[in-house]
Amino acid sequence: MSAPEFSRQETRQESRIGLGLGANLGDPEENLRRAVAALRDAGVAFDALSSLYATPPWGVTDQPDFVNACALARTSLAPLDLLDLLKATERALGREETRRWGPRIIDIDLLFYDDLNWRDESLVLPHPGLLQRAFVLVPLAEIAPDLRIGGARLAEAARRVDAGGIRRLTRFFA
Ligand code: PH2
Ligand code: MG
Ligand code: MG
Repeated sequence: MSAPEFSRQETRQESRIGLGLGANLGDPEENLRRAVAALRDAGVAFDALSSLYATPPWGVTDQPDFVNACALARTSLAPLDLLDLLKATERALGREETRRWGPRIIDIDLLFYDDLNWRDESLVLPHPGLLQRAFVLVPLAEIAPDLRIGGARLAEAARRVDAGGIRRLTRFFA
């Protein structure tokens, strides 16, 4: 006898993830929308999208402002398989290898994966810049104020970070 369909649904393992999206080449807002649409087509279930924010470039400052947003989603992919999907999606949208922190058509970063602590040469979780970089923390705290990363409640961490120059643009529909 085969198990009913619903039990397979209920027992499927899904992980909760946070994504950071950014772009400062081409049409950044459109690139972020296309990234979310492509990931959705690939089976990532989106639960929340932050607003879109215009943010001053961090790290390498002689480049255009970025548009940044964050998303909460669910996936049944294992962390490194998810990372492969994110990289493949970046390439599908036209991302080329550029210098570290340089301008890009799209950047899709995995910020956290459940409460997993992970460290290898391809991936560090939670994302080490998450609590320091306002362009990630401000949008993430908008959609997950009560989430704790490394002991810090995101709403409090966002209040402490220097968010100078960050402007909320508009709601993000994708
Ligand atoms: N991404 C970088 C480097 N600098 N600055 C802003 N404002 N937003 C980004 O997404 C960003 C950045 C490398 O991924
Ligand atoms: Mg990045
Ligand atoms: Mg990246």
